[in-house]
Amino acid sequence: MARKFFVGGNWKCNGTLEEAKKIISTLNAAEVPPEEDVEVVIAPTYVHLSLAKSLLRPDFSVAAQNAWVKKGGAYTGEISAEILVNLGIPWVILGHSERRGLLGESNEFVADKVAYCLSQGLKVIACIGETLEQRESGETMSIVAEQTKAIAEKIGSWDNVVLAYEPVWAIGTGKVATPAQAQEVHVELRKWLAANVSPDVASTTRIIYGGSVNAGNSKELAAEPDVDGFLVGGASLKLEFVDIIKSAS
Ligand code: G2H
Repeated sequence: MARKFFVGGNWKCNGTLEEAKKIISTLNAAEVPPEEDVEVVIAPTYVHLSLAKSLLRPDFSVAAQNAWVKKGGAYTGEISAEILVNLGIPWVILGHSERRGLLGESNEFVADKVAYCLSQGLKVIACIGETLEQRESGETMSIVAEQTKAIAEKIGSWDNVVLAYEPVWAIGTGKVATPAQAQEVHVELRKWLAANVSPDVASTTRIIYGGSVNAGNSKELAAEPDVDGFLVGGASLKLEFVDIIKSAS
């Protein structure tokens, strides 16, 4: 079965109430390829999740940008998978490099989150990626394989997982990976999945690219056979996000 193109908009820690409403109304008015061809998911801040869910067109979905690692309880400031499910939020982004880097989330911690969120019925956008230093020392594949392995060891099914390859050096820097660089890593990840999980998981799991994607580079990146979509940060707050969605066709 063909892998449906996936475009995620990660708003990160951005957006006033008015801005959130404006972005949603722009998306609602946009003409984009049909949902049979592209899956669009936007990830506003926690406090805007319910607003986004209630206002957003039904063919687009909503994601949280994080979730607690286990069942909720006395964890001040955290949001559990159960709370997200109760709100009707279908997706969650986990393991973003900003959380790995700034908040010290390890491969194991991210993998535990992925496993727990899947167990509660959420679909997961799992982020992996190497730093510039790691790329320059030739460690790209071993780093992303290690991050993927930690997840693979803790989950029983990849059906509800989208793998987001986001090289840290490309995130928010304007320095996008070339289509060839993205394709190369995606192919290697697929080989890793084939060898270590199963050929079926390797061929069906969507591997999307993130890191300075914009309307000017999305078409070329999308043309690569193993780039199954994008996780978009800065540009998801702008009108050009619509053009990025259109790069699916
Ligand atoms: C990578 C990406 C979204 P940006 O973090 O996850 O952000 O497109 O701003 O580089």
